[in-house]
Amino acid sequence: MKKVITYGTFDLLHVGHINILRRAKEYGDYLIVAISSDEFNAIKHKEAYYTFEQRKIILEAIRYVDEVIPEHKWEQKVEDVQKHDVDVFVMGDDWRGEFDFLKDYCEVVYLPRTVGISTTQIKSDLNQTKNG
Ligand code: C2G
Repeated sequence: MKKVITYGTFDLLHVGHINILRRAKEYGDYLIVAISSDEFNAIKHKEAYYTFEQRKIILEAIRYVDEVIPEHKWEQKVEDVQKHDVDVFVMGDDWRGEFDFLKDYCEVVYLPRTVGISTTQIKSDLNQTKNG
């Protein structure tokens, strides 16, 4: 069984998230998604609208996702890849190069981001409608 892993906050789920999850799954048979804990989001200077538990429930409902684990720190990726026997690490290409150190442990794939959508954009658009 070929195992794939990807990481992210996945807040306010949108088509860009679904695209990368669907494409990540195409690299194997089993997709693990490590979603950032609320505490790790604070380290990333991100504040998710949905809590970790809510984001976990939402991600587990996606057909491409086989398992959701928590991401507590930047440094857990090597351990995750080894512990979960991962063959392929996939991330959006806004991260291109950042995780090349994982090439010693698994295949590393950066996929093009979906243009024109982001959680930040959704939040600012909603704020504008609210404020008229
Ligand atoms: N993404 C995408 N297209 C978008 C938006 C996001 O392909 N329009 C991808 C990102 O490249 C990332 C994944 O969706 O691979 C999750 O995005 P975020 O939730 O923004 O994750 P991020 O904050 O980049 O966290 O250790 C890695 C970090 O946890 C990544």
